[in-house]
Amino acid sequence: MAVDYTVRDGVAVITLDNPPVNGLGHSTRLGIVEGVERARDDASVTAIVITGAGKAFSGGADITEFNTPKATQEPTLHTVIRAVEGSAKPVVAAIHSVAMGGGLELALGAHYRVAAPGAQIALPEVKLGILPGAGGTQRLPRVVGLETALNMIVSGTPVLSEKLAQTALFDRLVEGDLLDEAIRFAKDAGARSGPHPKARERAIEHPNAEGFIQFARNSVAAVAKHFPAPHKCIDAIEAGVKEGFDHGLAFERQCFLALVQTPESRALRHAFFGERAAGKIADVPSNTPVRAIARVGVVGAGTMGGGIAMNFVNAGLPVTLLETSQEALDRGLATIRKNYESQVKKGKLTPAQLDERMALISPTLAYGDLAQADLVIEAVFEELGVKEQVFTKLDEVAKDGAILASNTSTLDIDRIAAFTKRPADVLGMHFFSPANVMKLLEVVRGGKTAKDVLATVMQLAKKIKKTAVVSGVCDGFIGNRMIEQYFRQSLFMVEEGAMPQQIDRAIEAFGFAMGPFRMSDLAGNDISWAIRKRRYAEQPGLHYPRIADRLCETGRFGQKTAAGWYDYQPGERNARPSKFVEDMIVAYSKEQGATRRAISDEEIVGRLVLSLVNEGAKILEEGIASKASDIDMVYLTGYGFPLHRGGPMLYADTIGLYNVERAIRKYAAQQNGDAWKTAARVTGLAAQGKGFNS
Ligand code: 3H9
Repeated sequence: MAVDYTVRDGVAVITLDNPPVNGLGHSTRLGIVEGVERARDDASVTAIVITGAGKAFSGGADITEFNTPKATQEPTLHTVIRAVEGSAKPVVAAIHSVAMGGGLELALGAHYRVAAPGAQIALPEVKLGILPGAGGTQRLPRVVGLETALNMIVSGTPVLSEKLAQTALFDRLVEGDLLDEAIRFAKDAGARSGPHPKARERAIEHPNAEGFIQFARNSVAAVAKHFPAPHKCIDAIEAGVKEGFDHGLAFERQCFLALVQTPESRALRHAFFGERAAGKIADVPSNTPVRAIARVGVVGAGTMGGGIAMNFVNAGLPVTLLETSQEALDRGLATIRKNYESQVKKGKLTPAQLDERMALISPTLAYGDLAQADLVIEAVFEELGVKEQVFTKLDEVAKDGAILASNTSTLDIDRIAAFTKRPADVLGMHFFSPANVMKLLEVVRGGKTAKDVLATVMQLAKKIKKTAVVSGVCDGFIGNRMIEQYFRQSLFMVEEGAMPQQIDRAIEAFGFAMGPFRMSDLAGNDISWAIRKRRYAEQPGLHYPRIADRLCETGRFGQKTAAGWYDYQPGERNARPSKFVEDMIVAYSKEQGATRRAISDEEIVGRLVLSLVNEGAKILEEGIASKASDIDMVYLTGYGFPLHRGGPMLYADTIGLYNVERAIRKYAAQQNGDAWKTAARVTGLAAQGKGFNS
C-alpha cells in the first residue's frame, strides 16, 4: 500500500508513502480515500492530517500513468479531493519539501494547510504540456489571489512556502516538528464545530480581473507560440473568474483531457523522463562509488576553457586554470570577469559574488599546480599532436586517481587515453559553446574508461546543472556526427535548386531557432570548411557538396566578415539574402550541369530532419548512444531542436517509422540520393510496427 494510516492523539494521520516523490498513482489515491473513510468511521478520531513520507509531500500525479487506463481509474484525483473536501472531520495538509501539481491540488482540497519553510510550491503542469487538472486553476486563485496564481500556473515555477505565508494558502508556517504541530492544529480544529473552510467557497478578488487576464494573454502569446497549454491555463482561470467554480472546474477537466493527448505534451514528458534517463547507464549501477571532486583543473583559458571553468566556479568548486603564456592567461581571466560583470549589470549576480567567484580561480602557467586537482579538463587546440603533449604532461603531474578529461569535439578519446599510462581515468567531456550557458554535456566513454570515473562525471554534471548524455567513441560523437548529415543535405538542396533563405525559413517554421545557413554564418563558415577538408582527405570517395567551399574561397566566413551565406551590415546580426551568393549558386549549378528545380518546404524539412533521424538510428545500432531518448536530449539541449517536437527520434516516432522509411527511399531515388542509406534500425523497427521509443 502506498499510504500509511495511523492514529495519534485522536487525529488520523494519512502518510503518502510512494517513493521517490509520493506520486499520486492509483494505489496512492485509493489509500487516501480509504484513509479518509476509516477516519470518518472511527468515532475516536476528530480530525485528519495528510502528509508525505520521505523527500516530498507530493510531486503530483504519477506522470508514468498518463495515457494508460490507470490514469482515469477510480478513484481519480477529483474523487480523492472531493472525499477530502467533503469530510465532516477537518483535514489538515502538512506540507514539506515539495508540493507540486496534483500534490498541491490535494492540499488545496484540505480545509487547512500548515507548511514547513523551504517547501517548493508549484503547479508545474504547464511544463509537461498540460494544465493543473484537479482544480488547481480554480482553487489556487481563490487562496493566493489572481495575479500570483496566474503567474504560478502559466510559468510552472516553484515558489517557496515562506513567500506564500501571508496568503490564505497556509494557515501556519511551522519552524519546529511539522507533524507534531499539524496534529496539534488538527486537534484544535476538530474541537471546533464545522463547517470547515473550503477553498472553492472563497471569492476571487481583483480590481480589474478582465484587464489582467487580457494582459496575461498577450504576454503568453508572445512567448508560447508552439505550446497550447499556457493559453488553456488562462482560459481555465478565466472560466472560473467569469462563471464560477463549478463551471471553471468542468472546463479545466475538459482542457486537461485534450491537452494530455497533444504531441506537445508527449514531447515535454519525453524530455522530462529523457533528462532523468540520460543519467542512468545500464552497466553502471546507481550505487557505483564515486570519486571525490574538490578541485578542478582546466587546461586552456580560451573561450571554451574559460566557459568550462565558470561552470565549476559557479557551483563553488575551486579551479586551477592553466595557460602557456601570461598574456593568454590574462586575456582568459579578463573574459571570465567580463562575463560575470555583465551578469552583475543584469542583476543576476552581486558584486560580492563576482569577487567570490573570481577568487575561486587560481591562474597558473605551471603544470605542477594541477597536482592537487581531482579532475582536469583539457580545452586546447583541436589537434591530436597538441592533445598528446597535454596528456603526456598531465600523466606526469596529476595525482593518482585524478580524472583526466578532454573537451575534444571530434578526436578519438581512446587515442588520447593511450597517451597516458592510466587510460581507465580518461574520458571525454564535450561542452558546447558558450560552455557556461549551454545545458548539454556529451560524456564520451572510452573503451577503457572505468565505471567509477563515468559515474563520478555524471554526478558532477548534475552539480554544474548540465544535461549529461553518454556517447561512445566515434567521429563527432552523437551530436556532431548527426549534424554533419543535416548540413550535407542542406548544401545538396542548394545545389539542386533551393536558396539558403528558403531552407532556413522552412526549418525555422518547423521550429528550429536558426536554420543551417544562418547558423553557419554565426559559427563561422571557415570552421566547417576546415572539418570538410579533413573529411575529403580521410574519405576521398565521399560525395560532398562543394558549394560551401566555393563560398569560403571568396572569404565570406559569416557574421565576422559581414558576409557569408547572407549579407550583413557591419556590426549587425540581421541576415539579408545576398544577390552575390544567389548568383554564385546559380552559376555553380550550371557548371555542374544540374537543372535547378523548385524544392518544396516539405521536402526541405523532410530531408533535414530525416537525415538526423537516419544517422541517429545508425548511432543506436552501433551502440554509440544507448537509447533513443539520449539522442533526443542531445538535440534538445545542444542543437536547438524544437522542444515541442521532443527531439528527432520522438518526431520520427510521431510520424511513424513506416513513413520515415518510405520518405528515405524516395530521397534515395532522387538527385544526390547516394547520401541516403536507410539505417537497418529504421527498417527493422518499421517492419515490426514499432518506434524508437516503444
Ligand atoms: C499533475 O499533477 C497533473 C494534475 O494536475 C492532474 C491530474 C488529474 N510522476 O527530478 P528528480 C520521478 S502532473 C512520476 O530526479 P528531484 C522522476 O522521474 C505532475 N514520477 O528528483 C525520478 O525518477 P527516477 C505535476 C515522478 O529531487 C524521481 O522521481 N508534477 C514524478 O531533483 C526523482 O525525480 C510535476 O510536474 C511524477 N510526478 O526533484 C513534478 N515526479 O529516479 C515533476 C518525479 O526513476 N517533478 N518523478 O529517475 C519534479 O519537478 C521533480 O521530480 C521534483 C523532485 C521537484 C518533484
